[in-house]
Amino acid sequence: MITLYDVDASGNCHKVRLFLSLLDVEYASRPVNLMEGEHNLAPFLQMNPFAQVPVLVDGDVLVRDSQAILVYLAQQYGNQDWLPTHDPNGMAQIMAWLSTAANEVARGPNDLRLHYKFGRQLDLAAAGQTCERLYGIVEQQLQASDWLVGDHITIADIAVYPYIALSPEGQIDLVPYPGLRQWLERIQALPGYVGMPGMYSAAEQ
Ligand SMILES: N[C@@H](CCC(=O)N[C@@H](CS)C(=O)NCC(=O)O)C(=O)O
Repeated sequence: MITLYDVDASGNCHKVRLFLSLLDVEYASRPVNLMEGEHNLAPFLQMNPFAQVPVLVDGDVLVRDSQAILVYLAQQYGNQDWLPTHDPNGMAQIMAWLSTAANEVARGPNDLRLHYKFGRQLDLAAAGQTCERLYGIVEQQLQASDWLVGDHITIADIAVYPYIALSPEGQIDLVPYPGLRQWLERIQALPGYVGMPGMYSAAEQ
């Protein structure tokens, strides 16, 4: 049985929960109490010295970092559609978006949500500029195509999805980005889709 070391309010954990659900793979969620600092205690640090969720344990395999977990799950339980390991260009295009998830998405919409929802003090102007650039690039891609890479969903979409879907909690207006909103709705319509509180919903617009 797979165990996911998990936090309900975390978008990085959500992307793993979402992918497991889309793959219809069973797992047990093991909540980690960030408020009480469980992630800074030795048992958790042995799994992830960076003291961050998510961590996934599958038998003898332990993977930290949400992007790495998506790669593992796609290889272990998915098919070439999610991560085309036989296609060097397709792989590279997907890896570029995984890198965007860990960088621009983390420093843009994730940071704005940390500030407005959780009160984290940070450089709001820098986070706003990162968002503006990121959303412009994502919108341009999604005006040209239904998905971030190629003609079907891949783990690139799953990696980038949660914090953009959580834009309302970061006080980010999605009205100027119709292509992006349609992409959110496309993902939300997938069989097996699971969301989390605070995410964009077309019905609430
Ligand atoms: N690059 C990591 C980032 C993980 C991350 O930032 N996790 C947050 C929750 S979303 C965390 O564990 N924070 C604990 C802390 O900052 O003390 C990933 O994608 O998994």
